[in-house]
Amino acid sequence: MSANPDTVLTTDLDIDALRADFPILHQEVNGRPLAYLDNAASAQRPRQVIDAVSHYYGSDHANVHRGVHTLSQRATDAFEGARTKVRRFINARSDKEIIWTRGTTEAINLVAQSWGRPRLGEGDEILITWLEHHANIVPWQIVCEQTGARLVVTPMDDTGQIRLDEFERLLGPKTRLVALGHVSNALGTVNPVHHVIAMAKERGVPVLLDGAQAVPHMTVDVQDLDCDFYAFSGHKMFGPTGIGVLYGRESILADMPPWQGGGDMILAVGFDETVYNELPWKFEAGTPNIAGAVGLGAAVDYLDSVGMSNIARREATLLEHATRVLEEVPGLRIIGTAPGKAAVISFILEGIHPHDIGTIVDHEGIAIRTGHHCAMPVMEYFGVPATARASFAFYNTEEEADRLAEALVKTREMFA
Ligand code: 7TS
Repeated sequence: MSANPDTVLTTDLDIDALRADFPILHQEVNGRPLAYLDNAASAQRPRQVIDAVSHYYGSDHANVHRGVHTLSQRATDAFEGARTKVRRFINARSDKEIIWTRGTTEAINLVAQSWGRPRLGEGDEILITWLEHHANIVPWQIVCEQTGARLVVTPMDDTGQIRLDEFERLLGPKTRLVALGHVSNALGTVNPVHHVIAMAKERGVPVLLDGAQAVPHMTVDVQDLDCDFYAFSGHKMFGPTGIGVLYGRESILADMPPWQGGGDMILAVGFDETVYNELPWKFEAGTPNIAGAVGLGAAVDYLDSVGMSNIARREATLLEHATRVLEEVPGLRIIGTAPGKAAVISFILEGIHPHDIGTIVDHEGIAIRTGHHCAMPVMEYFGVPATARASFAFYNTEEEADRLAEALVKTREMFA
């Protein structure tokens, strides 16, 4: 069953009309029209999301879950309504499985501390991959330090794909959890998560997917994936910053202790005994990011109206075009060439530091990211300190990719 009954199934997207929804895209930067190609770091928001947040603050704001007064009820309805939208969007079974967090990073830390810390001990292993964002490395290193468990890393090949033979070999009797990215932020590789999950399930090992780079670009169905945890961020899927989601299988979440204590996560507090709240609120201590959740609900509505399969198709076309024009730039080498990858192009230009590339193309109004992309092991593997990275969203155009290619040719000429 699909999580996203796409409303637009067949026609090509009207990119001009969609771009009109994003006010920030219509400006000049350094005297040139902005070409925003840094969507993997953070995407932009459509007016529908901005308006939902603004409406919430302008009309409905109060604290949630605690007032009988009208505004508190409205705020609670909006907050919990957004949870239901997200639940439907990723096809989770129950709202109890949707935990609001600050983002992917906090979601993974929650699992490391609440699921991992009480369970892990000397000699246990957490199996990750070489392709992970630091958010899916460091929380595990911390819990390993706390418990004596060990981090085991699946290697990758020169195209940026994980070595499945090695994964199978490393998935051993000591593996307690597999944690891997659905889509790599540094290279765009779409990992064979169905295959990986099937192998882990065969051995009874739970799986966490870091979906930060997948949810904005493809249909994600957690029941179809059959993963145990799925983490993602609002700001990469056209929603607000400071809000994200941890999906967890209800039976597993029910067995986990809270990781932060405070208001809202309790039913009753006494000095001798405290009774924790039910799911999902057990994991949501303190006043949450209510406006963020409301905005994320609006982002989900927006994505549904565009259609995730339309978005995936559009981005594949853009990637093909952008790859072709960038490959024509003399001295350019693309890092990460896995077949079927997402619309992320990491590259280096012979003899030019990526930071210089980023600065020069910014003069042309083009926003790309340069650096290690919070994936230093990936950089180390390819023997580069950093790359330049263009990452696309459905609202980007072929013309923007052409402008990037032209700016890179100019950059080369400046350094010749
Ligand atoms: N996991 C992946 C795969 C990511 O790409 C990112 C952010 C995170 C986790 C962390 O997400 P956060 O919202 O909690 O910060 N990636 C990037 C990036 O590629 N450039 O800047 C942030």
